[in-house]
Formats: sequence, C-alpha cells, structure tokens
Amino acid sequence: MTRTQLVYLSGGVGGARLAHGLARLVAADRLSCIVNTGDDLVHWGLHVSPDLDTMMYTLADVADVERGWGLTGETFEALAWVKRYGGPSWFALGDRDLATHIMRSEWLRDGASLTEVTRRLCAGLQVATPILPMSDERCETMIDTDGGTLGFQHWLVAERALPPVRRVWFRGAARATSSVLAALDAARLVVIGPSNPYVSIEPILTLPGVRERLRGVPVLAVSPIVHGRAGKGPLAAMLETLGRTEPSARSIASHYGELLTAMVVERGDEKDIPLRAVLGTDTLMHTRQHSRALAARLLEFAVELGYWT
Ligand code: FO1
Repeated sequence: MTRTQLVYLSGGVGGARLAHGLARLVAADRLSCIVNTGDDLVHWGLHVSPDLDTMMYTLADVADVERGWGLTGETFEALAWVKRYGGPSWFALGDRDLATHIMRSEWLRDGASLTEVTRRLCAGLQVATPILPMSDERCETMIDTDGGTLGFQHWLVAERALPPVRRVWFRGAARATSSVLAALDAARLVVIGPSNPYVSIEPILTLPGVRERLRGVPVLAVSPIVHGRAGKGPLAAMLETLGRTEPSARSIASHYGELLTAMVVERGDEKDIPLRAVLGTDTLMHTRQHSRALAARLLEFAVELGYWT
C-alpha cells in the first residue's frame, strides 16, 4: 500500500485550531481528521456531537472562537423558550446550531451512519477536508466521581468539571469505522492534536485496531500543556488526579509513552522529554495566522525527520 496520508487525531477546540492550519497547507485528498465522539449526547431529543461540531465549524470558519463552541453570531431564542417550558437548559443549543443537530438526528433516524451524516454536513459547510467520526457506534465517555458516575457533558458542563475525577471509562463496545481504519492503513504520518489525552484522544486509541495501526508509523503529538498550564479545560486537574503527575509537556509524553516518535511543544518546554525528536516552537493558537504558522512549522519538522514529503 502507498502511504500518502496525514492522519490527524483530535478532540474539540485546540485540536480543531491546528486542523484549521493543516487544512490550509495539506491537500484535502492527503489529510483526514479522525475526531472523538465519546462526548456525544442526546439533548432535547437530538444527537449532538460536540467535537465533530467544533471541527466542522472551525474548518468552515464559522466557529465562535471566543466561546470555544457553537457558531459565531449565534442567538439562543429556542433555549429561552425551553427554559420557559421548564425544560433542561444546562446545555445550550444555539438557534442556528440546532439545524446541525436536527439534520444529524433526522438522517441518523433514516439509517445513515454518523460518517455519512458528517460528510453531508461538511458538504453543506463547504469543508473539503474529510472529517471522520472515530466510530458510527455509541461510545460514551463516563466520569467516576466520589458522588457517582456522570456522562462526560454532565460532568463538564452541568457540574462545571468541579467533582474530582477518579476514573475515566468508555461505555459501549464501539468499533472504529472502516473509513478510520482505511485512513490509518494509508497513513504516512499520524499527528495527535493538542487535545486532552484522557477524554479526547484515549477514546479514539481504545477502539480495536487503532493502536495496532499506529505501530510502525511515525506518530507526532502536539502538547496541549504550555509552560505547565492547560488553558481553560480540565486537563491540568486530570493529570494530577489520574496521572499522579504535574501538568507538563513531559507528562503528556509519558502518558503516550511508546506510541510517540516525536513531539512538538512550546518553546522552553523541551526539557526531559524522553524522545529524540522534539521541536520547541510557539504553540498557542489565538488567531488563524497562529494556527497556520504552527501547522507550517510542524510540517517542516516532519519533513526534516523524513516523515513527510
Ligand atoms: N460547552 C459549555 O460549556 N456549555 C454549553 O452549554 C455547551 C453547549 C454546546 C452545544 C453544542 C456543542 O457542539 C458544544 C457545546 N459545548 C458547550 C461545548 C462542549 O461541551 C465541549 O466543547 C466539548 O465537549 C469538549 O471537548
């Protein structure tokens, strides 16, 4: 088999920002983004796929960058009416965002797979880069806390990620899709985005056949930890409670262990990373220019290492 593909593994916000840069530099027929669906939930009777949404909206340049989820210029009239009826308002679906979940749910009910539904949504958004849900089957990320077990969105949004996490596990015997496995079979280089390794990347890696396919392919991870900080999300606390380690790029490298062949970290965070190929550069992506610059530097690094042409 000729290996020509860059396969990108990602969760939501940080991962989607780098995907935006990569999608500007790598032709759509050489790039596939495999996206976590462990965060998915049914809300107001609709199938919501937060990480797929963030990836699609980011690549289509319609994401609300400030809020970190949903669409730019969004309104929340339907939410106000749900509240008026006494319905669940802990998870906010915007008025235009609703169209995505309505169509996804409708097409799924008609028998289309999540992969096919995502392809149709991407066509509507004019996103050419293939966005592949990791699975067409339900795999729910569950969070064990001292007060009981919560679905990921309940823990993150309703409980504001406050209850300490005792264990993360995945409910359902989901399988990777044939598109995901085919992309990995054609991978020349796998890039793990700057996403949470426990709740965004691990759900992808636990699917049967995925880890096996990463052996023998260069795997380059971008650290989601910058100078000991994890941005807005719950990663820093998870590294402390689950990994029993401090938040650092080195902890991310140890978490992935043998899986990695190279790493991109924030300049100054290179110390003690047990890999021969480590690039220190500017990794924060506040603007599209930053996303593109990081993607360009990452690709140059991959070319220098002989992983990419
Ligand atoms: N995050 C929130 O903090 N509050 C919300 O009400 C919320 C709604 C929401 C709706 C659609 C969607 O695609 C994402 C949404 N998110 C919301 C973000 C989501 O919880 C997280 O970004 C991801 O699950 C983390 O990977």
